[in-house]
Amino acid sequence: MTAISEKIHVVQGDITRVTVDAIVNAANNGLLGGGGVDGAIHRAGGSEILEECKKIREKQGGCPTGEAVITTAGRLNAKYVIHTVGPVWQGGKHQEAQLLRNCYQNVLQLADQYHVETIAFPNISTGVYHFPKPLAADISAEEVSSYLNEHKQSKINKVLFVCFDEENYRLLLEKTN
Ligand code: AR6
Repeated sequence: MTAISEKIHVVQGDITRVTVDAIVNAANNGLLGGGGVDGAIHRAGGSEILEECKKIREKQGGCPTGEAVITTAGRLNAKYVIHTVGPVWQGGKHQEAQLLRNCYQNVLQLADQYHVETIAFPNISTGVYHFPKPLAADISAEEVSSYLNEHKQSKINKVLFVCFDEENYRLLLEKTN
């Protein structure tokens, strides 16, 4: 069996250019797209993704913070986009850390339900939501390793952290080595 650390990879780049089963999106509660990685994913993936997001909105009124929903990946080189909503950093006393942990856990659970084997994460909440990058890096590395440790039956065999900026890239490299 592959060691967990060997399943986790850190790269610097644009998440819309990777080839995996599932690309994770850092969305907002409304699920109708936005800036940052969300904008990039919708632009590169095309309107099919937004159409499915609209259907999810009609059914359940969007996506609560810390939770995740799944759609097609449209034109991206992936089968699915898993949209999760990270917390807005408000100083740290509003359960931001726990909510970010929930994002990683809920995304991985949903990925397993859809038999995903390879998945790429952006650095959720570290852009316009202003979550401190060092704490976000700790949380993301911890939650991915603990999930894989606790779910030995999981088919997930590759988790890519796709870091857009140098600081996140450096932090994630430190945390995953
Ligand atoms: N590939 C990988 N990472 C990226 C890319 C990309 N193409 N573009 C940006 N990032 P953000 P948030 C990084 O702001 O903080 C949106 O408007 C970026 O450098 O995209 O969770 C949503 O609609 C940063 O490290 O998401 C929400 O309203 C990380 O992705 C809100 O922003 C997350 O930055 C969510 O804020």
